[in-house]
Amino acid sequence: MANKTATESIDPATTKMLLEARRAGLETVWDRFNKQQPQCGFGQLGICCRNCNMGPCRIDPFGDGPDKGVCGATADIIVARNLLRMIAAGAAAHADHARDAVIVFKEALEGRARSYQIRDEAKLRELAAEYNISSWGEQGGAADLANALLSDFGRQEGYVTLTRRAPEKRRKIWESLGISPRGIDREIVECMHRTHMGVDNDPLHILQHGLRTSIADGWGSSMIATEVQDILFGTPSPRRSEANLGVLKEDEVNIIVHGHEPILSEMIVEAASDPEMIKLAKSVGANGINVAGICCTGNEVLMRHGIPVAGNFLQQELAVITGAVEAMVVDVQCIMPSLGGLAACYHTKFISTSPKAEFPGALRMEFSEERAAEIAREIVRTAVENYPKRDRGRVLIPRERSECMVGFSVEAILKALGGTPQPLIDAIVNGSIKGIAAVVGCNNPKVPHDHGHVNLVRELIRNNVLVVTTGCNAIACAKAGLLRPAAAKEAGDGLRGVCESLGVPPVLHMGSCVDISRILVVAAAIANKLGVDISDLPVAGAAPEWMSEKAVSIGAYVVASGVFTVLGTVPPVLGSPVVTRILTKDLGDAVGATFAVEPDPFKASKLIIEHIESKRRALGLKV
Ligand code: XCC
Ligand code: SF4
Repeated sequence: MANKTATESIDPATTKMLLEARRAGLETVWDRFNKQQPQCGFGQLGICCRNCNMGPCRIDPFGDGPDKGVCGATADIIVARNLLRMIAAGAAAHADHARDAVIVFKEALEGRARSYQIRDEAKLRELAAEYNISSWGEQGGAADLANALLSDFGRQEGYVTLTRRAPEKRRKIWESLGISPRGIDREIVECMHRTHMGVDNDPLHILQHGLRTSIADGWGSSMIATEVQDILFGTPSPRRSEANLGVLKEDEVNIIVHGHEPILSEMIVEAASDPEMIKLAKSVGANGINVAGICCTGNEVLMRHGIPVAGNFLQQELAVITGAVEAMVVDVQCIMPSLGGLAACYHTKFISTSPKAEFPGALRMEFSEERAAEIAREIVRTAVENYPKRDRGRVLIPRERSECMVGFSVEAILKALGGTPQPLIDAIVNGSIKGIAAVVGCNNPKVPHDHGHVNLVRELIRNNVLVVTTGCNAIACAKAGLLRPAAAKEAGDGLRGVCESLGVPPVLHMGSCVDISRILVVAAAIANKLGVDISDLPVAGAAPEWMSEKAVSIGAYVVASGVFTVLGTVPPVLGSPVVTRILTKDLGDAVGATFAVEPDPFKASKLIIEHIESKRRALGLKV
């Protein structure tokens, strides 16, 4: 088995822990992935349908068996419908996340969620202006803003408000295609309606609605989540921290926050630094309380507080296997249901907190806005009291941890540039920066862990492409040392010079997955400055190891915003030549951008660089 781990991860901390898991006879995501082989070919091609009870139906990809479902749906229809449902689920995850953030915001303004404050008043004011809230500053005026944000979800007239942030040329394209999003929830509901048996049966027509739904995610839900979280918890600014399982401490109470929402984890960070809690920790023999993150909850507290990050998606089980985690506290999304069983093999308390997400084997400590600080303290106390139960003989914390510089919100980037995007634009125009690539997304055991992320990013910066990152890619980059200003040495001369003069890394961590909205804002700002559309810019997107339905919605809105996007794992669409052609070709004529699939990160970097160079040529810039 030992030689196997090399094909499973390029991260030494991960391979070490994986060996430990196997030595201890503990099952991980990689073992379950292997047991699933060979995975269902119909599913991989996207040609099975269970949308009604005349089915399940499947299309024979070789053309000898059935070419239609019982209702007459072809492979093209089935693949398109399945993809639309993936977009709906992903967009729903972000919508629900954003809505909850707005509700906390509203309750904070009304004085019902007393643990929360307004941390970025300027941002609040700007947002109120964008929503035309003239009552701002008057009695009840703040609640008007919260209500206006909420009304974007159930909007019945007009379009999702923040789509106005897109360049005018882009909005015109959306309007002419009929894909400007109306209410956020409405588009998601319409996905479910259209994919019900016997409703929308034209692949192009189905996919157009997918774009509309995804735009409501990127320029709606995700953007609202980012804005409101910044207002409540502060807009991130550059700070230093560390990444990888080595951030766990041998002599402290380790609490992991995992999932996606900063609402509770912010409170846990606060509670863990409470002198009374630290005293309690000392009384049970620990030297302190160490909070570390996993996945995007981790990114949220990393960006705002420099809380170290223990790992990305595929490392969640391995964190427990260190034997040094007193509590794994989870909220929503990307949390493996295997964690409960695994935690039971150790002293680790696996604590579920979201009213929406229950797990087998979890200790339930349900979150409520009104009692947020109190619940956070109870959770921290539970972790501290669990410390004496740690079995020291079973503790194995890998040494690996890398320094990183994080916190690059749009505001922070502008500040680093001296208040305007102009220096960045100048660097792009004069060619020291060839272009910008947003490299984002998950891990997936279908490809070696972090291999796609790290190699793609390395190739890009070597070729003077500035990388902006979020999500699990950002964590992979942090672990590989690419988020250190010193990583500029790995960049091409032009990019290196720019980074060294600004003192920033060549890979900028912009936050969690909902913070891809920050990347949209940057793209719009550059396009507006140049008086062009986003699709004219020398920019590209990539998700080298994506797995989640959220990533499908993200990919769709990035392409719908005019950005060419390379996927590193194959989406379940190849069973339909029509859908494949639409995604990889026809979309180019409609929205000025397409998808490409390229599992090899070195080849993917070539695709991106060629794309960026073609956009430079079209703008009359030297390549
Ligand atoms: Fe989840 Fe956001 Fe994917 Fe990582 S990158 S596996 S979605 S944590 Ni969003
Ligand atoms: Fe089969 Fe059509 Fe029903 Fe899908 S909707 S399960 S293809 S009959």
